[in-house]
Amino acid sequence: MSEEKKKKLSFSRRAFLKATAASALAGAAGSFLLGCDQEDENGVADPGDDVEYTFPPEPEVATKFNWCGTCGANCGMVAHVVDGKVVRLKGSPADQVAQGKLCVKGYGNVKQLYDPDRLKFPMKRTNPEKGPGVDPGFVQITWDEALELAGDAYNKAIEEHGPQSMVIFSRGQDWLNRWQRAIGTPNRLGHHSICFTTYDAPWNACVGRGQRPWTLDLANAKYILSFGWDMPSKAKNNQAREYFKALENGAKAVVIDPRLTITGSLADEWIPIKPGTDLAFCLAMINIIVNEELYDKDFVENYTEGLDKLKEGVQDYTPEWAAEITEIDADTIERIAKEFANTRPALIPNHKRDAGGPNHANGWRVAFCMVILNSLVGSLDREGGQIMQKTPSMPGFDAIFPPEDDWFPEMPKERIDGYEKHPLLRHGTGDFATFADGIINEDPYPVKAAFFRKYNLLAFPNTAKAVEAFKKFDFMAVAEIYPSELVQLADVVFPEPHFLETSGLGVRSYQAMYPQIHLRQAAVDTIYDTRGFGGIVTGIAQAMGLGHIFEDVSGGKFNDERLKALGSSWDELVASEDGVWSDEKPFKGAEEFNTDSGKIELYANKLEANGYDPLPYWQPRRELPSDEYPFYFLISRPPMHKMTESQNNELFMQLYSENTVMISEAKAQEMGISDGDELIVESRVGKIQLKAELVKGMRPDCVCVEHGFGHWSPDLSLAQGKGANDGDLIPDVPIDEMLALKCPGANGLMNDFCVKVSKA
Ligand SMILES: Nc1nc2c(c(=O)[nH]1)N[C@H]1C(S)=C(S)[C@@H](COP(=O)(O)OP(=O)(O)OC[C@H]3O[C@@H](n4cnc5c(=O)[nH]c(N)nc54)[C@H](O)[C@@H]3O)O[C@H]1N2
Ligand SMILES: Nc1nc2c(c(=O)[nH]1)N[C@H]1C(S)=C(S)[C@@H](COP(=O)(O)OP(=O)(O)OC[C@H]3O[C@@H](n4cnc5c(=O)[nH]c(N)nc54)[C@H](O)[C@@H]3O)O[C@H]1N2
Ligand code: SF4
Ligand SMILES: [Mo]
Repeated sequence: MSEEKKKKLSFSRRAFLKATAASALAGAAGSFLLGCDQEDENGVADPGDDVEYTFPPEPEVATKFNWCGTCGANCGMVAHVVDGKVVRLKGSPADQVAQGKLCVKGYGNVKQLYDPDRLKFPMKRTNPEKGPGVDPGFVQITWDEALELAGDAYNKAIEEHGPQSMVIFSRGQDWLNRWQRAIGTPNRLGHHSICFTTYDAPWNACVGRGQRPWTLDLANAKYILSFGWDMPSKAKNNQAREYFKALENGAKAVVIDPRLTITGSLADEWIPIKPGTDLAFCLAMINIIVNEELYDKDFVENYTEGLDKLKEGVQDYTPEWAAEITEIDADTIERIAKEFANTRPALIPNHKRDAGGPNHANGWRVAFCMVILNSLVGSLDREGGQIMQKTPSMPGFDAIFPPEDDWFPEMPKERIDGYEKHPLLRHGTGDFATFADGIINEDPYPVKAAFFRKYNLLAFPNTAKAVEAFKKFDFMAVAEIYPSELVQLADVVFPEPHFLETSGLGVRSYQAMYPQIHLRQAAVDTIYDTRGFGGIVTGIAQAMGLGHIFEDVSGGKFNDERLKALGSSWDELVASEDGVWSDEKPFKGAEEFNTDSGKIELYANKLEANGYDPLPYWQPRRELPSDEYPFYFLISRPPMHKMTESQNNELFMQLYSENTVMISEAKAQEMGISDGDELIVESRVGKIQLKAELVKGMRPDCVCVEHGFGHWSPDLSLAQGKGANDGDLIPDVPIDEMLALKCPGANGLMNDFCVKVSKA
C-alpha cells in the first residue's frame, strides 16, 4: 500500500472512530469497516475523464436474515451472500431494535466469521498439567470421541460424588436447562451478579417480575439524567440512536460520572461525582421532590403506593448532607432535582454496569432510587420513560416437548457459590464473584467436573483465583468458537458454529415497544467441523445415558411451534420480505403492575418480607482510598470491542489495539507521569502493567482501565499479549461478605476497591 493511501486510511479510521463516538454509526462506517466503497473513496486517486471503465458482471447477491449475537441487543441484520460467502451485513429495516443499522461491533462479524484462528474441530488435551503458559498438547478427535469423553467424565463424577459435583458455567438455554435438571445439579453459574442483578432485585420487588427494564423511550424524553449510564459511548445501537434523537429533539442531558465519557461530552452538563456516592445524590433528589410535592400527582396517586413511608424515610437526606458525601454542591443537587421533576417526560436510563449496577456495595440502592425517581415523575412504562418490554406470549420448551415426571431427580438446595442464600434471586443464575472459594475449599462439597459455554476466563474477577479453582476439576469441557484462555485449560473442546452459520428466533427485548420476533437463518453453511449447541448438549446427554430427554426434540419443531402459537410458522417467516413477525400497535402503558398491590411499591414490602431494607437507606461503598491504595478504580469498555471476544478481530484492533491506564492530567503531572509511561497498577489481590493515558476529563482520585484485554492464549494470534486484564485486580467476594452486604440482588463489587499506581 502506498504511503499516501496508508495516510488517508489511517486518517479515515480516526475520522471513523470519531463518527462512531459521536453517533454510534452505522451505514457508511459499516462499509468502511468491511473494506468497501469508503476505502475507494478515500484511498484511490481519480484516474481522470479519459479512462474507459470496464465493470465485471454484477455478482448475484443472496440475502439472509439473522440477528447479531455480539451483545444482548441482538439487532436484526441482513447478510449479503455472494458465491457462498458473506460479503456484507446490514441492519434489518423492519426490526425496531436495529432500524436498518448495526453498530460497529455488529458490522465486524464478517471478520469474526472468517477469522482463521477460530476453532475448527473437537480436540482433547494430552498434557495433564494445566495453567496459563502451559501447552495443553491438543490433538484433534472425532465428535463421537469428544462426546463420550465428556459423558464418561460427568457420569464418573456423579457416581462417585453426587450430581452436585458437576458444575455448569453458562447462560440459561432450553436444551441446557433440561440437561441440568436431568443431571440433578443445582450448580449452573451465569455471570449476572457481576452484570445486572443489582437492578433486577429492586425492579422485581417494586414493579414486578417478568418484565425487563432495558427498553428506554429516550427519543421522547425531554430530560435525561444519567448516573453512569453510558450506552452511547459503548455504541449500543438502539440506545445510542434514541439518545441522539432525544438530543436532536432538544432534550436536556445531564451526565453524572467520575469520568467525562462520550455520553457526557455530548450532554449539556457533566457532573464528576465521587465514585460510589450516587446514592446520596439520589436520596437528596427524592427528599426535595417529595417534600416540595414536585412529583407527578396523577401517576403517583393512581399507580404507586408507599409515598408517605418514602417521605418519612428520606427526611434526613438533605442536599447539604449529600453535598458532603458526593463533593457536588447542594445548590447543584437541588437544581438537578427540580429540573428532573419539572421537565417532563424525564428519564433516568439504566443499563447494567452504571451506578445502579454491581460496582459498589450500595449499587442496588441506587437502582432502587432510579425506580422510585422514574415513578415519581410518571416515567415508568410511559412515553419518554423506562418501558416494560412488550413481548409475545409463546409456549416454552417443556410445553412443546413435555417431559416425563421421573426424568428429573430432586436437586440438592445447597450450591457451590451460595447463590441460593439470596431469596429474591432466580436460582440457577449463579455468582462469578463467590464461587472460587467454594470450589477451592470444597465447601459445602467437592466439585469434580465442569462444563463451560460462551464464557472466557478473563470474565472472572480475581482471575488468578478462578484458575486455581478450575485446576481442581478432574475434567472440564469448554464449548467455544475461539481458542480462548478458558479453552487452554480444557480437557475437551467443543467447537461451535458462528451465529451467522446458525438459525433460530430472536424475541425483541432491548427496544421492545411492541411484540416482535426476528428470524435467524444460516447465512452460509458451516465452514468447519462444528456443531450447534443443542446438538452438543444432546450428544453429551446421550453419552451419559440420558438420551431420552431429547427424544423427538428438534430445533426446527421448537421454532415452528412457537410461531404457530402466534398464528405464523417458520416457513411463513422465511418466505416473508422483512424477516419479522410483529404485533405492531400503538404504545399503551401498564395500568396495573405485577406486585401484590397491583401498583408500583415505592416502599418495597417484598424486600421487607425477605429481610432487606424496604427503602434505599444510605449506606457507603465498601472500600475507600487509603495511604496504601489511594485511587478509586473504574472500569469501562471501548465502543468497538465486546468484552474479551473482539481482540482477535483485525478491524477492531486497527482501531484500538491495547488498553491503557487512564489518569487525569493533573494527577499525572503531580506524579511526574507522561503519556505512554509504563505504569504498575496494584490492588490487594493482584497487579498489572499498562501504558499511561493522560486524560483531561476525570477526577484526579480515579484511574480507569478498559476491560477485555490481557489475552495470553497463544492460539489467538492478534489478541495475545495486548494490554492487560482488569480482572487481575478485582477482588472476589467471599459469600459471607456478600451476604453481609444485605443486597437482595447479590453484588460482585466490580469497582468497589482501590488501587495504587507507580512507574514500572
Ligand atoms: N462496546 C461495548 N458495549 C457493550 C459491552 C462491551 O463489551 N462493549 N458490554 C455490554 C455489557 S454486558 C454491559 S454490562 C454494558 C456495560 O457498559 P456500562 O454499563 O456502560 O459499564 P461501564 O463502562 O463499565 O461503566 C459505566 C460507567 O460508569 C461509570 N462509573 C463508575 N463508577 C461510578 C459511580 O460511582 N458513579 C457514577 N455515576 N458512574 C460511575 C464509569 O466511569 C463508566 O463511564 O455494556 C454493554 N455494551
Ligand atoms: N474483569 C472484568 N470482568 C468482567 C467484566 C468487567 O468489566 N471486568 N464484565 C462482566 C460483565 S458485565 C459481563 S456481561 C461478563 C461477560 O462475560 P463473557 O460472556 O465471558 O464475555 P466475553 O468476554 O465476551 O466472552 C464470551 C466468550 O464466548 C465466546 N463466544 C462467542 N460466541 C459464541 C458462541 O456462539 N458459542 C460459544 N460457545 N462461545 C461463543 C467468545 O469467543 C468469548 O470467548 O463479563 C464480566 N466480567
Ligand atoms: S448493539 Fe451492536 S453488538 Fe449489540 S446486537 Fe446491536 S449490532 Fe450487535
Ligand atoms: Mo454485562
